[in-house]
Amino acid sequence: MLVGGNESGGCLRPNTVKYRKTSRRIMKRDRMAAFLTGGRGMLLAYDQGLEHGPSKDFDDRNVDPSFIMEVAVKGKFNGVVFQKGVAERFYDGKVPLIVKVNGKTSLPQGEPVARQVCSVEQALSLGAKAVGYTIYLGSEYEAKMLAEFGRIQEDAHERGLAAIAWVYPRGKGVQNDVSGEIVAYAARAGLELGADAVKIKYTGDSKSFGWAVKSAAGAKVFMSGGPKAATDDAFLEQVSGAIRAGASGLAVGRNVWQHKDPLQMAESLRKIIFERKPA
Ligand code: FBP
Repeated sequence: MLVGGNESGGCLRPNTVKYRKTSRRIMKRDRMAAFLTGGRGMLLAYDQGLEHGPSKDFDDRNVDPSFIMEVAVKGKFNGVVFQKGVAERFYDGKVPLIVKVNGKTSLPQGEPVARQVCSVEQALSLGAKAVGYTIYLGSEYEAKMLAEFGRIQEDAHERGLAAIAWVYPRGKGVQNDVSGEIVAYAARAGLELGADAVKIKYTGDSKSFGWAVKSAAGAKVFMSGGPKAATDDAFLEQVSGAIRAGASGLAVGRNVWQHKDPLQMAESLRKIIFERKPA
């Protein structure tokens, strides 16, 4: 704090100025420690029923949210991500819950926007340890999502929950949503907005993803899974690249629950994320 000065209100001479050390320490709370393992994590995402619709992503097995709960528990995931409707009916408390509090369907044409569909209070009452919110950076409606996430982040933090931002560059303002430059912008936007973690797409190489991780400057970075890869090796290679680049983990859906053996895939992911074994 700046103290000192002269009575006449004139300019302060350097030797009249004293800096008093403030006793206020900057507290950096790790709101995700409650459900991560040594700062790292593997989250199972299952909001695709709203985002893409059942016929695009689901089969007879994974259309049932109970199957996902079972994979989350047996696969030792650090958390499962549901919209509130699925959480209300199927969440059994056996793994930490992250509630997505905004969403959209794939039906509207035009610029992407996902608005709030669940309050932070409701997420908390369902047992959530964190809330998730998607921001389409570069969309014509970006400002609405930035403002809404701002309010949700404050509400979540007041209630002791982590706020995770899915930051997906998309819309008229975005040429290539996985370029190193735009993904780093997404990561940085998450930091600037106060997200505890950002979920971003892989850039395709560890070096450029490393710049995104640096740009997040301490906000945790989770790689987003994406559509099911052609081979397990191809997917595991991406995960390895993200972890080498400093990512805290992975938030994945289709590459696990569309896999013929989701628990085997979960085990391979665990080795990379927690034991840092290369793919
Ligand atoms: P996946 O691993 O299946 O890609 O899940 C991650 C996720 O962010 C989901 O939470 C979300 O439903 C989906 O991707 C959105 O995908 P997109 O907007 O790219 O179609």
